[in-house]
Amino acid sequence: MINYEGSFNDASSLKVGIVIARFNDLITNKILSGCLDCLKRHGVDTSNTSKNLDIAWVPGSFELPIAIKALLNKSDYDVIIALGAVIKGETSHYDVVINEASKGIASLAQEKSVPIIFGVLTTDNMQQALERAGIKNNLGWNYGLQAIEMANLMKELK
Ligand code: INI
Repeated sequence: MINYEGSFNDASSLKVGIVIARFNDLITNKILSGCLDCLKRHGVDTSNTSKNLDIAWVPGSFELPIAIKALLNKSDYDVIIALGAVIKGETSHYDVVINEASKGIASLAQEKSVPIIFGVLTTDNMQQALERAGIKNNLGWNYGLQAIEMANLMKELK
């Protein structure tokens, strides 16, 4: 039996792309900080001169898929992390935004065979979003860890 598991030990050779929505940037900036902290502590060069990390900003979560596709066509990434915050109480087109973002991200990961971490917070209100973006727990850290695990797993499965 072969037991495939993505390791968390060393992420220093991974090429990581982050695509992040500015909408609700109070939340998305905090998630980004948690995510970068995790990547850095696992060996990814997160400095401004890094050759292993690129970050692309989009207006809202709806635009995440098209920017991810462009990034994947531009360079070889081991993993992409999509970051956004869609807050139910704040929008009537919550369902449209979240459906299009999730559908687009899922189909791109399959099409390109590159793992894309779904780091889009979907919450009922701003309080819940704040709690998940650092007040209680920063899910950005989890997204970073999941990215490392999936990138290393995909390398093992090649
Ligand atoms: N985008 C988000 O990322 N989160 C939201 O909660 C949100 N709301 O509330 O509407 C949102 N809307 C913008 C959308 O993603 C697009 O940027 C916009 O419709 C332009 O295409």
